[in-house]
Amino acid sequence: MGDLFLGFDSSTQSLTATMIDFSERKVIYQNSIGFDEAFKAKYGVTNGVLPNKNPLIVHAPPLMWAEALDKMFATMKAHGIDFSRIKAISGSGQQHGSVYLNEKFHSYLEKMKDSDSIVANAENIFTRKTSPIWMDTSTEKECEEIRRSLGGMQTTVEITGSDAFARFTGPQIRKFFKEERVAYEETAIIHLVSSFLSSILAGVSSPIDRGDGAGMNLMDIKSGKWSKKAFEATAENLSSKMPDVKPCDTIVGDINPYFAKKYGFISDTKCVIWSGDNPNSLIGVGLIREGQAAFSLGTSDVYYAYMKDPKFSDKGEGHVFGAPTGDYMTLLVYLNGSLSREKVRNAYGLSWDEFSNILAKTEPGNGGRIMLPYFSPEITPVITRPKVMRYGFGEKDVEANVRGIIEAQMLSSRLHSEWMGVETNTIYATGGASKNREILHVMSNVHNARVYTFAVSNSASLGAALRAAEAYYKQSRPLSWESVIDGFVHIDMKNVIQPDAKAVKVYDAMLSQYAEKEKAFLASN
Ligand code: ADP
Ligand code: XUL
Repeated sequence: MGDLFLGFDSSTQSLTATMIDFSERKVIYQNSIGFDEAFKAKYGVTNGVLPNKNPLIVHAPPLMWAEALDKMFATMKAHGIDFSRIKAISGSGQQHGSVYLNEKFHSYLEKMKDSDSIVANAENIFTRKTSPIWMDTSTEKECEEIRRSLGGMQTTVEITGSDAFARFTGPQIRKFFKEERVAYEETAIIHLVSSFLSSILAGVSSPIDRGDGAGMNLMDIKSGKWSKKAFEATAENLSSKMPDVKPCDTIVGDINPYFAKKYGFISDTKCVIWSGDNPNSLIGVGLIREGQAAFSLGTSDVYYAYMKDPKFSDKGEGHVFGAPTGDYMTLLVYLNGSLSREKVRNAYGLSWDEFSNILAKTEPGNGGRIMLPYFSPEITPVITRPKVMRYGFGEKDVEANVRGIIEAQMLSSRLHSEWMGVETNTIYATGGASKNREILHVMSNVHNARVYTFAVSNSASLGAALRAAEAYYKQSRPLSWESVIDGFVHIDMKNVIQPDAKAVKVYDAMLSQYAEKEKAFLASN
C-alpha cells in the first residue's frame, strides 16, 4: 500500500474524481457526479449550464461546482475510502470560466472551517451571480476592443499566446466591466473555475495556475506573469482584483479543516494548485516530449501537443497554454467534431459500422473530391455563416460524403496545426470516436503519424492526481515527469495504426488543394 493522491475534474457537465496509488502505479478509485442528475432541481441546469434566451450567453452557477466537491467526498466516504492515506489533492477545471467575488469571500472561507455546510454564508459572496463559461460566445465586440488596444491580432497572440477569443476570460471580464460597472467595482477577486475550487479545497484564496492562466488573454505567455498591457486593455483596476499567477507545482496550503473534520483527512494533506482541463490532460495522456500529439475526438474535437518553446500562428489560430512540466502546450479546438460526423451519418441513416465499412472500401483521396464541412458555426477556422461545400460531388453521394467529412476534418487539423512547427510522429487518439479504427486510419495517413489508443479515460482527473504526486514529492525528492507518468498511461500497443506510404502521398498532395478551397471559401463568406 503506497501513498494515495486524488485528482478532480470539474468539467461542463460533471465532476470526476480519480484516486491513484502512486507506488502501485494504479488507479484505485474513479467516480463521476453528473450536474444535471444531482443539481437540476436546486440550480436549474441542463447539460451543466443555465438556460438563456440569448443563445450566445452560456453561464453556470459557481456554487454548484463547490457543492459537487462536497457531494463527491460524501460519496467516496460512503464507498469506504480512507481519506487519511491521501497525501495531496489537485484538480482540473473547465478552462476560461470565471467567478466574481467580493471581500466576503475571505470571511466565507474562514467561517467554513468551523461550519458543517459548504453553502452556509455563501449567499452574499458573489458580485456576478452566475459564471460565464467556455461555451459563451457573447463577447466578439470586447475581443475586437482588446485586440485593437493591444496593437492588433499578431501582438495579442505574441503577448498572451492566443488571439482574443470570445470564451476567454479577459473579454468576459471586459463585458462585465462595461455592462455592470457597479458590480464590477464591488468585485474584489476574480477566479477561474480551477482557482475557485482550489480556494474552497485549501480554505484560502488560491493563486491561478500558469497553464490555465494562459487561457485568459491576460497573461504574458513568455514570462508566465500578468501582462500590464493586457490588464489595461481589459478593464480598470483589474490588477487589484486578480490573484497571483503561479507555477503548476505550487502548494496552495493544507486542506481546509472543513474537509479534514468532515471526511477524516490528516490535517496536513497538501492542496496543489488546480489547473485547466487541457493542461491536466496533457499529463493524463503522457505528452511530455516533442513530436507527440493527442487528438480527442469527442463532441468537439481537440488537437493538442507538448511544445518546448512558445511558437505562434501568424493567422491567430489555436492557442499556446502553459504545460504542467513548466514548458508549453498548444491546442486547436473544433466546435464540431462528432457533431459533424453524426450529421453525415444521420443524413444517410447509417450505423457507425456501416459508416466504417464505407471508409474501409473507399480510396484515400476520395477520387479528388473535397468537402468543407461547415454544418454549423466553427472556430477553426472561424465560420460565422456556415455552409457545407462539396467539390466534385453532390449531397446524394453517400460514399463521397462519408469519406469527405473525415478527410476534411483530418486535413483541416493538419493544415491548422502546421504553425506549431512540431514534427508529429505519434498521435494518441482519445474520445468517443477513437474507437472507430477506420477514422484513425485516415488520421494516421493524413498526419503521417502512428496512432495509438488508450485503455484509460478521464485523462484530466488522472493528470490532476499525477500533478498532485509530482508536486508532493518535489518537496523532498523531485521526480522526473517520465517516472511520474510511468505505468499510469496505458497505451494499447497491440492496436497501433501505422501510416500507409501510398496514402500519405495522396494526402500530402491533397493538403494544398484543401487549403485553397478553404481560403477561397473564407474570402467569399
Ligand atoms: P464528449 O466530448 O461529449 O465527452 P465523447 O468523447 O464521449 O464525447 O464522444 C461521444 C461521441 O462519440 C458520440 O457523440 C458519437 O458521435 C461518437 N462515437 C461513438 N462511437 C463511435 C464510432 N464507432 N464511430 C464514430 N464515432 C463514434
Ligand atoms: C479550451 C476550451 C475547452 C474547455 C472545456 O480552450 O475551451 O477545451 O477547456 O472544458
